[in-house]
Order: sequence, then structure tokens, then C-alpha cells
Amino acid sequence: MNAIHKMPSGHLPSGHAYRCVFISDTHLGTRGCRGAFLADFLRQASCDHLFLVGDIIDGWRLRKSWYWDESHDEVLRQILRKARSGTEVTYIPGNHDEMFRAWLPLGLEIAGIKLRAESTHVTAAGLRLLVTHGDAFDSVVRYAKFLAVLGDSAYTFALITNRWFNAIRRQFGYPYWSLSAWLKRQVKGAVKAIDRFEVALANEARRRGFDGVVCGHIHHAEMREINGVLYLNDGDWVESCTALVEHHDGRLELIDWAALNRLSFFQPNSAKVPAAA
Ligand SMILES: [Mn+2]
Repeated sequence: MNAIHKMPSGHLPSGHAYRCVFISDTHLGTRGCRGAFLADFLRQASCDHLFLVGDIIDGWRLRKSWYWDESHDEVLRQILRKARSGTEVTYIPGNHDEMFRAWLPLGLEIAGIKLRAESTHVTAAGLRLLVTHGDAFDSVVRYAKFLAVLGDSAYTFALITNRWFNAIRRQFGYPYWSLSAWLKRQVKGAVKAIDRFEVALANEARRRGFDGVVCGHIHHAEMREINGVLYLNDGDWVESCTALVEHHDGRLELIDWAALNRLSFFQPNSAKVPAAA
């Protein structure tokens, strides 16, 4: 589908005025949330529609350890300001902010923000998109989440660790056990799990007659065609700083805010990956 256009890297989109912005998995209320980056993105991006695609406020964490700072306040302020100044804001609760799901039957609208179990968005190009958090398809992603984000460097590290690990095992008379092979198996498994999730979401959209699906949940931004429908995952603001945007002409684009602004990922609020996606 020609709705997909990838920006040349390092090129800032002009003006940041979008028809629609989708964000999810911001996990406000946790240390992992990139609150300052998100607030900055929301300040600069104006839009007609804003979809909050779940796991915005982390209620699981809210009940245990609770972290809130000025940047988290600023994120909420920016969202409320948008709702006040004409942006149509839709909040679709995820599994971490499921406390809001209890209010869904009420058809609630708070401060101009519509609360919905799921939603539909029609792009300027006429594509009908199903908008849902995606945790309903969790059964296909029962894998340790952290392994999905293990990159090459972690693998290299594992290879080195493996040598020492087995040297010690040998000393104590234990047989050789390959940590790196085990890790590799796990990572492969996680990649497969992500793929199963993506296919399941795409199939659901197709089954229900949509042209595509917008979701979050697995903290893995993606934009691709699967079996004839668009699979669009807006990513997260914990492990990355990603959003899905629709330009006024209907073009869909994944924004990597950290990369665009050359933000260092090893800045103040050190990332803690939430217990589950
Ligand atoms: Mn989730």
C-alpha cells in the first residue's frame, strides 16, 4: 500500500502539524516513562485527532511503587490543553490503565477526552483503521518481554560472559552450558512472538473489514502490510520514543522522536522496563 512513506533519517518533519497523532505505552507514573521527551513532542506536535492507545497511566505501578515528576504533569497538561483547543482526544485504555475500563459502559467524556474500549479512524486517504491497545491478543505473546529488545550488543556481551561463566562451571566440575545459545533461542522465540502478535492483530482487522489496525502494547513500533491490511504499531515512550502520525494528505509515518532530536537514551530518568508490556 502506498500509504507507507518512510522519512529519510535525520530529516525533521516540517511544522509538526498533523492530521492525527497516535501514542501509547507512555507508562506515566513509572520511572521508565520518558516524560520530558514526550512533553516536548506534545508541545511541538499539533493535531486534529489525538489517540491515546493504552497504557498511558500505569495503574499497576501506581498501586506499588509510584513515580511522578514535573514532566509527567507536563504531559497531562499538554494533552488537556490539546483537548481544550479543539483536538479530538480519544483515550483507549490498555492493560496497565485498565482501571479506566470500568468506566467504559458509562460512555464517559472527561475534560473533552473520550474514553473508548476501541475506536475507528478514517485517514484522509480513506483508509479505515481499527484502533485498539492490543492486549486482548496477549495469549500469542507469552514471552519474556525483555528478550525482545536484546540487541546485538547484549548478544556480544553474552558471548563474552559465556566464556567466564563456563570457566567457572568447569572449576566446579559442571558440564559446559551455552548461555549465548540459550539467549539466542530466547531472542528468536521473542521475535516469533512479536510476529504472531502482529499477524493476529492484522487478521482481526481484516476479519472485521478494516483496511488496517493501529495498536501498541508490545513496545515495538512497526508499520507494514500483513495479508493485505496495514499493521501499525505506534511503539512506546519507555524503551523508545515513538509515535504514529498521519499527515494532512493521509500519509502515515512512524516518528522516532529520540532519533529525530538526537536525544541520548542514557539521560536522567533511567529506563526501567515495566514488568509486562
Ligand atoms: Mn499494554
